[in-house]
Amino acid sequence: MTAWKVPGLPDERRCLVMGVVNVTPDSFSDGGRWFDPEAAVRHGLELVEQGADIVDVGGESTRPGAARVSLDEELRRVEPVIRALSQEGVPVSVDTMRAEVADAAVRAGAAMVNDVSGGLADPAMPQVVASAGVPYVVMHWRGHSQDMDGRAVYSDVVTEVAEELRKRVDSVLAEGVDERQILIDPGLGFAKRPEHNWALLGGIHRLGELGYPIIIGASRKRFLGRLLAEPDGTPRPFSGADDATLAVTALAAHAGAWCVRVHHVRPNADAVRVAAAWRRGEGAR
Ligand code: PMM
Repeated sequence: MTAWKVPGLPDERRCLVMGVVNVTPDSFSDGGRWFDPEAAVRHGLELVEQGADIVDVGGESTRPGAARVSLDEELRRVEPVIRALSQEGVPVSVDTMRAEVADAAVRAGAAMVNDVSGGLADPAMPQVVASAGVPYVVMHWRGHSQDMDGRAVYSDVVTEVAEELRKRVDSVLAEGVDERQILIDPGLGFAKRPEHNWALLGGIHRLGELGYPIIIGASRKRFLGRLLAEPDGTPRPFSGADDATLAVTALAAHAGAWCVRVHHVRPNADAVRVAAAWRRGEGAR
């Protein structure tokens, strides 16, 4: 199903599944659960057992309003986990906005850099990624978590996000990153209101026109809880949004997403297989 060959990552004929390991005390849906490095490694291995093709390890929460952690603390959190998982043969991506963390992560074995700021937070990032030669996620981002909600202003969100992503991609290419390294992500929930997230999901084919594999990170995000709100408007807590995540996964995979980033791997891995079979069915007579 995926026509994309991304160097160093599994080449499946279906949408890939990226399992999330947040080594943080405060992430939105799993903060604190995998803060201990051994627990984080165990969890990463469990996710692979459940069908994850890639494990995304992050040491800095990006939930709305979150404050930044120091460089040393971020390194302390992610490096041992990345080293241990890589030694077990797991394809690991590092979820970081810092060039120094990306550099240390690649030295520890990371096969991919997932930068939610698309190179905006740390100007040294593109050069580190260019010399590492690993796949690089350029996510749409308008600023740090403390004040991102105020930046969720668009008149045509799909056109603007596509245009801002194209500019970011051009900029990192100009710094020496190779086209084959680039993956793009609309950054659901990052300076986006619920209606923006839905427009971007519905407009995924327009993002595809940029010509790069697309990652979708909808798992347990607030806009799903808002969609499933009680009649009095109380949002559904994230723990009740896993089935909605699955629905997004199936639809995004069917629409041609290259990868979904999810917390609860097994059912999402099943959903991408359903989507791949559905697509094959469309080609059959
Ligand atoms: N979302 C979060 C963190 N990292 N990376 C990518 N590429 N795309 C995303 O949508 C994304 C990300 C925040 O989610 P979490 O704190 O629930 O893991």
